[in-house]
Amino acid sequence: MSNHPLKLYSYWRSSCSYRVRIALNLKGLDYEYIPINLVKGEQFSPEFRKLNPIGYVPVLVDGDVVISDSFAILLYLDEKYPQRPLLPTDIRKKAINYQAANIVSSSIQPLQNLAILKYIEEKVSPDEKLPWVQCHIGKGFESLEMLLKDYAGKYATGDDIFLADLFLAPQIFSAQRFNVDMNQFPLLSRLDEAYSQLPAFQDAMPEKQPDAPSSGTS
Ligand SMILES: N[C@@H](CCC(=O)N[C@@H](CS)C(=O)NCC(=O)O)C(=O)O
Repeated sequence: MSNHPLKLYSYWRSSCSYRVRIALNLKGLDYEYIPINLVKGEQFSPEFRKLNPIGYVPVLVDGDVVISDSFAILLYLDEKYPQRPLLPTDIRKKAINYQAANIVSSSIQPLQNLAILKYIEEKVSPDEKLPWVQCHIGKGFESLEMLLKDYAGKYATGDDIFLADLFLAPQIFSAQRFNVDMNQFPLLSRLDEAYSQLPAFQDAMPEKQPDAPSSGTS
């Protein structure tokens, strides 16, 4: 039996898990990493679906509390462990953080999720997969550039890291994976460069996770 009170069910390349890993690192919370191999379909096992019936990572277990969905997990962590807050006190800035986070979590990531891409590949055509992903990431990124240009400082909504940043870094990682030309998005590229300097973001990176294949080919 592990003595970590916090457990994170995660997959190295999952952008939703990556958001939560950044938050845990920022808040200095130690946790047990439990890998769920999405490519092998471990998310559909009966044991995992007892934790999250919809069969997605991440899932956070905190003692007897079980929460899935990265947005819910991040808000829970922020209330339970208030050190290093993930939301600004200014309500306008807070709303912009929710808006930017939701552009990623509702209008980009679900359209590039593994199950959707598999469906397109099998039911439409393998050639349609990449144009589909690039179109939806591009549309979301254009809107984020427009939204954040009036708020960004060193990071998305000023000179401190907040919720929006935790959604942007993993989504930019996914965009690069799908060969989106980041030159079209100068603000997001600049933010990504700033994130790459921060230990909490560096340690959450997919290739640093215990289930990352050393060759990077999985
Ligand atoms: N809204 C959920 C989405 C979770 C989600 O889509 N997770 C992906 C990985 S980023 C997944 O588990 N996919 C497995 C599948 O499609 O079968 C969240 O933010 O946690």
